[in-house]
Amino acid sequence: MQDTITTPRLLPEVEVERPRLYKVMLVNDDFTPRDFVTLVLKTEFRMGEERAKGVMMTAHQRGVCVVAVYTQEIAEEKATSATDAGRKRGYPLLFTTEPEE
Ligand code: TYC
Repeated sequence: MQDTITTPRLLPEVEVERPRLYKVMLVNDDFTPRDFVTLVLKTEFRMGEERAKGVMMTAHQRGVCVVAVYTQEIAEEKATSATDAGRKRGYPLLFTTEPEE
């Protein structure tokens, strides 16, 4: 029986680029209650109470705060879902997305 000769193969060099990441931003408004914003951050972004309060207060004081960073599709889904949670209750709560530099 013939020996099997295996020729070493070089794997082609594949260039993979990291997907661009997107920030989800929380935008302040004058109407949404603080506790509701905190609740949305906890439920939609799986944050603990203290972190959620901190993010809410930063948006409240500075106008906007980065909530989290995801790939574009996930960031847009999360921002839409969190904004909808406010809309369902009649609040103008707004989450936006923007690419990371
Ligand atoms: N500014 C709101 C208030 O005083 C609370 C709030 C905080 C609303 C952050 C939106 O992104 C926000 N009731």
